[in-house]
Amino acid sequence: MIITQISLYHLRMPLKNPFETSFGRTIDRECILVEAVSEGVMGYGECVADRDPGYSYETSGTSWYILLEFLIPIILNADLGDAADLQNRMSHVRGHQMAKAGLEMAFWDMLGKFEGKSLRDLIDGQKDRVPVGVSVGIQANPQSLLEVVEDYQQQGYQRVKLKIKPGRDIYDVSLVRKAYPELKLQVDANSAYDLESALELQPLDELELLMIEQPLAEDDLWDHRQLQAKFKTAICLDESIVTPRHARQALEMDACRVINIKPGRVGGISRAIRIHDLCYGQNIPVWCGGMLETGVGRAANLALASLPGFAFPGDISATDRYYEQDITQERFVLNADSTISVPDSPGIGISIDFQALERFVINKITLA
Ligand code: OSB
Ligand code: MG
Repeated sequence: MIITQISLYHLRMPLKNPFETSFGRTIDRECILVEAVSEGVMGYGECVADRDPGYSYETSGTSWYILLEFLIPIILNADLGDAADLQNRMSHVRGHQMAKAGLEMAFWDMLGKFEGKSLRDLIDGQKDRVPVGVSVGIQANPQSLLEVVEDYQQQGYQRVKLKIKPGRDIYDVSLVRKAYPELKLQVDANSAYDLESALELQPLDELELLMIEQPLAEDDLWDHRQLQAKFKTAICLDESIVTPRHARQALEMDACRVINIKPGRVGGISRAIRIHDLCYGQNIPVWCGGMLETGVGRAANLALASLPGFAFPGDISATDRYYEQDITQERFVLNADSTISVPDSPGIGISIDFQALERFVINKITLA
């Protein structure tokens, strides 16, 4: 495949409700839409880096720069084989996984369109609907947290993830657990603790949580190991796992018992599959995380989550949990069994709503 033109759209999209985590508050979510053209066929990918370097050092600004100055020049007009070939060509650019992943997703979309196959079929996904949950941000107070959880319950979400931070952890989570004794419940700290303060989370260990996600720093596999040894509840790593090598080492040292896989964080769908395969081979459950994606990234996440090792519900909620208006014609809805159906048309299975796109673009550039 020879890609002869690539356009980047820097988007800023208002969220229906602000999303607050231990690292900050998102009101308008940014991302970069990658549009690649080959023989008149368009492929789309989403680079999930947000405006601020809170979750990751990557931002929409750094991704824009890295794509423009380094990645696109490598890819444009090259004779590309498969995703592994694409990754090899990009391997001299250190890090910048989200930038690479956006480009790789557009490549997969195009590959599927050329072969007349959905992404799910290209990667041997096995389900046509995948279990999903909802990630609930830190609320103004515990009472409003209860109301928000109740609302999502009413909508049919059978698994809830609560964002926590010091001072908004044990009390909030216990309250939700008391109100919903049977709910599939888990928490995500986004690195807000250190080993000492995380040990104060021990009461969470009695709340039958599915997992505790990323309590400690991104670059701190070792202390996660110390923490996991003191908790019955599974520690899940998100930010810490940026390559398949990290995943292998984290498992070798028992730093976690579950891994959250996000294609953006690990450099693309092909890398996400490698981490899935590694974990599946060792009976380590994985699940698909989310980055408040538009319909583009959401569609790709659904395909990924159809692989057999995705054993917990994903952070892949319905479109209306995030956006009044999305940039895809397709809107994803929650099925009655707390699943979302996996797209089955060629490529990642979406078509762009160009009118909506126009509304949200703050910068655009085309390279040919
Ligand atoms: O840590 O999983 C996270 C959103 C943005 C950045 C990091 C995270 C999240 C979420 C939301 O938890 C998941 C989603 O619904 O897309
Ligand atoms: Mg997380």
